[in-house]
Order: sequence, then structure tokens, then C-alpha cells
Amino acid sequence: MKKVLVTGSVGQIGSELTVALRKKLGEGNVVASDIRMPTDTVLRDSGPFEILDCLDTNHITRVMQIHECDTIFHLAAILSAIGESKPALSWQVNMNGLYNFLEAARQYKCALFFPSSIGAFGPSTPPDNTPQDTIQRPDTIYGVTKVAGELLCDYYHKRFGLDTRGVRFPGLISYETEPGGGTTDYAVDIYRKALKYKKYKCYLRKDTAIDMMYMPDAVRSMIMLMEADPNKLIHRNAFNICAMSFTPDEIAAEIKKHIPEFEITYEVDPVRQAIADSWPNSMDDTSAQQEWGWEATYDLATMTVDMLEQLKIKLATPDSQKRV
Ligand code: NAD
Ligand code: AKB
Repeated sequence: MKKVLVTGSVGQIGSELTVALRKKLGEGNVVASDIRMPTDTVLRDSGPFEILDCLDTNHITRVMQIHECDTIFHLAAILSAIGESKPALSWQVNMNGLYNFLEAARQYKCALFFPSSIGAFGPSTPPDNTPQDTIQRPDTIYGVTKVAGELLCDYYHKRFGLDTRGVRFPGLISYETEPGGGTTDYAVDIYRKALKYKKYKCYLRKDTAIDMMYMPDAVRSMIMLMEADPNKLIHRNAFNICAMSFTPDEIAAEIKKHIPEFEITYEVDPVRQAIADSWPNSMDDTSAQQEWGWEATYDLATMTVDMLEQLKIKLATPDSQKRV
């Protein structure tokens, strides 16, 4: 991994992965791209940026020819909650966008990272200690595109020898940007609202357990996997990885340790609740541990300390200097 293209780089993951990769590989060696410009000056000014629609094959070809990258992190996508309100767009962006970049990777001989999700599982999947290889019958358009994406990446590896790799991310929690329309977004929003208003109205039931991970671990996992010895990888494109599993009630109790006045109330959104109910409570990530040494560093308690500290700084920073 010497020169990298990141798609969807203005999003929740891309905005942090791009900056981490620029530190590691050199600013000029990480080409950020998205359909929208970043407002964040760190992301915008620290290296090359291309406005690039993952459905525009002619433009993808031009970008690949100009920048001569050897690795693509394909993050552009429509997340689960927005996907349910715009299923056709979700299919187009998530499937055709991935297909276009797999073809580009094949033509220009690049490795490709594809982020799958706990959303690739469904109501008939074993919810506790969800095995690496198990039933995958998701009932959301997002989940359908994630399972198909995992299979398509496997196919390109087997059929064309492409170096495709990927993980099934839990819900990700971060402070740099707001999340992009998923079901797990509450676990980010709750920290912002706790600091600003000392209260939060949650759209999931209080006992809804979901796998979650703090962004520094997520970014580290992507880089670790792309640098792992390919001979040791059996589950190339869809490694379960986990860090922690908690309910809204449990995260609220953790926040209360730092902000005792904090109150959580509940007004359940049936669409997002149904999605969350169909996802695992906690996955088994033994394969990731064994095949490339995966281990998370943050749990709910340590993440909460860092989130509150970082957000306090962020909320006190003038808009013009914010990364969001
Ligand atoms: P996000 O919504 O924050 O960012 C996605 C980015 O894609 C946005 O900046 C958007 O502008 C861009 N985009 C949308 N349509 C595009 C198009 N046609 N062409 C180019 N760019 C386009 O999402 P994220 O949270 O950063 O997620 C990135 C990837 O990781 C997605 O594949 C998502 O499914 C996966 N993932 C995320 C999480 C999470 O909790 N954040 C969990 C599991 C998997
Ligand atoms: C979402 O909620 O859609 C994402 C995910 C877990 O894939 N955060």
C-alpha cells in the first residue's frame, strides 16, 4: 500500500481514514474523493481531492489514470436508515458503485477494501456470538447490498485474482463528523446531546443490544487488514470484527457517570427499531483474531471518557476551525 484512493472520503469513516492514511503514507499519496466537497479544511487542504461520483465510470477511469493508485478504500455508500427510504438509490450506489470500482481495480491492478456491516445479517441469523460463517438473510436493502457486496468481492478474488479484503463493521462511534444516516447513529448523537442539553430522546428501545466500535479501532482495523499477510487470509472480504456491545440504557448509564444530570427518554421509531432488531447483539470475531491478529482497544467506559473529552473541545471550537 503506497498510493491510495479513498471514495466516500467526506463521510464518517472516510474523513478519519484519509487523515490517518496521509499521516502514514504521506499527504500526496492519499487521494480523497466524494460527490461533495469537505467543509473540513484539514481534509480538504492536506492532500489531493477529487469530486467523484462512484457511478460515473468515465470519470473513475480518468482519476485512476491520473493518480496511479495501488489500493482503493471504497467507502461511498448509502447507509441503512436512508436506504429504507430510498431503496433504488441504495441499490444503485452500493452495488453499481462497488462494481465500478472492482472493475477499475481489475483494470489498474489495485487492491480493494470493502466495508461490510452487521447489517449483512438478518432476523434468522443467530444473534448472540454470531459466527463468522452463518445464515445471512437480511431484510433491508442495505443488508442485501452488503451480502451481495461480500460475495462480489469474493468472486473478483477467485475469478480474477484481485486482492479484495473487508470487514463487517459494527455501528461506529466518532466525534469528527456526524454519522451518515444509519440505524446506529443514536450512539453518536447521544454524546453530543448529553454535552449540549443534558438530555437525549432515543429512537431505539432501551434494551436494544447492538455491536459497536470506536472509530480509532475501526481505522486501525482497515489499515491492519490491508497490510496483513495475504497467505493467512481465509475470510478475505467479510471478517466479523467487534469491540463492545451495549444497549441505549447501558450507554446512558455510562454517560451519567460523567454527567450526573443526564436523562434519556425513549420514542421508538418503528423502522429503525425493526432494523436494529434484525441485527446481531454481538458477533464472534475469532477468525479476524486468528487470521490477522485483530484486537480492539476501546470498550464502552474508555470510549465514553475519550468521546466526552474530544467533543467538549470540538463544541468549544469556532465553526470555521471545526473538522465537521
Ligand atoms: P457516510 O454516509 O458517513 O459516508 C458515505 C459517503 O459516501 C458520503 O460522504 C457521501 O457523500 C458519499 N457518497 C454517497 N453517494 C456517493 C456517490 N454516488 N459517489 C461518491 N460518493 C458518494 O458513511 P460511513 O459511515 O463513512 O460509511 C462508509 C462505509 O462503511 C459504507 O459502505 C458503510 O456501509 C460502511 N459501514 C459504516 C458503518 C458505520 O457505523 N459508520 C458501519 C458498518 C459499515
Ligand atoms: C448503519 O447503522 O447503517 C451503519 C451500520 C452498522 O452499517 N452504522
